[in-house]
Amino acid sequence: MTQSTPQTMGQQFGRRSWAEPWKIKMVEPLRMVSRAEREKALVEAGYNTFLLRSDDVYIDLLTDSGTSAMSDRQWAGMMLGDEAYAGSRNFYHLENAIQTYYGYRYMVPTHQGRGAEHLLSQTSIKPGQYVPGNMYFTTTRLHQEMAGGIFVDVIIDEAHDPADMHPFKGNVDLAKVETLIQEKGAANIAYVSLAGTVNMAGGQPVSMENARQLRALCDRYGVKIYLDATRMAENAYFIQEREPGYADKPIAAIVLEFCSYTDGAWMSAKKDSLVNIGGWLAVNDWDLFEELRNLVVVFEGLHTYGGLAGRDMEAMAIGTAESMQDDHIRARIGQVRYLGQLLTDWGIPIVQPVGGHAIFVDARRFYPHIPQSEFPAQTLAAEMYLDSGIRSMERGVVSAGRNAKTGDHNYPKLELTRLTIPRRVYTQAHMDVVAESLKIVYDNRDQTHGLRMVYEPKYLRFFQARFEPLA
Ligand code: P61
Repeated sequence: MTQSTPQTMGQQFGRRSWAEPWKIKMVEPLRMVSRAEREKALVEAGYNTFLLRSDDVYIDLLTDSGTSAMSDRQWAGMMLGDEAYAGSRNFYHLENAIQTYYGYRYMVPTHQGRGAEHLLSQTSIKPGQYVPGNMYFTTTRLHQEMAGGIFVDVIIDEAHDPADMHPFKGNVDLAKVETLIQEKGAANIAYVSLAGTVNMAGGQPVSMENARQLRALCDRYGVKIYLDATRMAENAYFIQEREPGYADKPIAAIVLEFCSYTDGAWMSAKKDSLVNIGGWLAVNDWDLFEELRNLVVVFEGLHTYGGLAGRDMEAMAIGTAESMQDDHIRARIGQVRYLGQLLTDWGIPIVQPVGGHAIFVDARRFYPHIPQSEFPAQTLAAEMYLDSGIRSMERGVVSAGRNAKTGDHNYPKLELTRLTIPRRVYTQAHMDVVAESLKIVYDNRDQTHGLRMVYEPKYLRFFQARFEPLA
């Protein structure tokens, strides 16, 4: 056997290596869990990775939500919390950060993203109105439906094909929006629900051109656009990389321009903004803001804290600025791509092109012998945990829930298992371990059987549903 000289990743790709723009100051030990422990834990969790105890997990890729490592500056900011009930100094810092980086005039803080979704849906949707959106997100659609809205998917068709290489698979299909407006009448459209880097499509971006054209279209009919800005900084990276005219523009400038085409935004700051908890809702319209400022006191807390401690708002203000730094975003998305590249080279089917926050494994092609009714993506998440203690998340038929009218499962075209990368938390070696585990699960795919659902809660069933193996 000939032994080749080991090569760094940079050498393998004929370039100089890059590294994360930070160093590690504090560590949190990880625990390896034995196979016997994992088998027991998985049965106790009903084969649902959401129901595992985190102590039983080795590398946690369930989500990038609230799992980021905060910087030394953010932790220092936590010590500067002004815990006044009203008018906390940290609220003003946060307000200033949102105005500076997203450009909206008025902001209410919320405890997390869905708190903001609730307020926006309750104030801006009348029962029976349609809410077109570039693919559904679980909590977003539920809040829209609970307010009496009817969600309509208006993402481009390419988004539903995991192998399509369209550079902006998150784009809105403008013809679908226009047809809907013409069929239902502009007064029956609550607003367009636009998301940056579309989560359920695989973290796929929206182009600036698409946002600009959507604005022009909505202006013609007097329809508002609200943005899910949760991963908008990551979306900006793809614009900088792929869209003509943006290569020399900083991430912060791209985010600001994109937001200028919208009437307001909601945010789960647990993602881009590098905090463990927090969110906000920001708009340009004073009358809507007055309504929101009033409603927030019913559900979240006074309008200058929205369910958060002063220290949380300070960490969020600092994290907002850090999230817009070009070298941070480049390293963050670069790490996701590193994992994606390994899997692609090994022939493991994943959503292409690789998106911003996660690798989405195409469970349909991974387990072609398991029908969607036997939950292939849920099965894959369970199998990966069994193999190595790595936790991932189902994003397929379980997540899609049931049709509100017929009661049948919604069978989405995308049946995916998400390996979500927390920001600034894991190293390249962790990514290697993850890739090797997925390879072993892939090599054993023929012996794998599906699952059946034995318990199903009413709302957002994927969080708490329980399963049993079929063989
Ligand atoms: C996630 F399995 N995302 O991706 P909140 N908009 C968008 C999100 O990604 C998002 C929220 C709004 C999570 C957490 C989560 O089905 C699930 O701060 C684009 O979580 O309330 C959250 O923000 C809501 C996981 C949410 C799920 C819902 O992991």
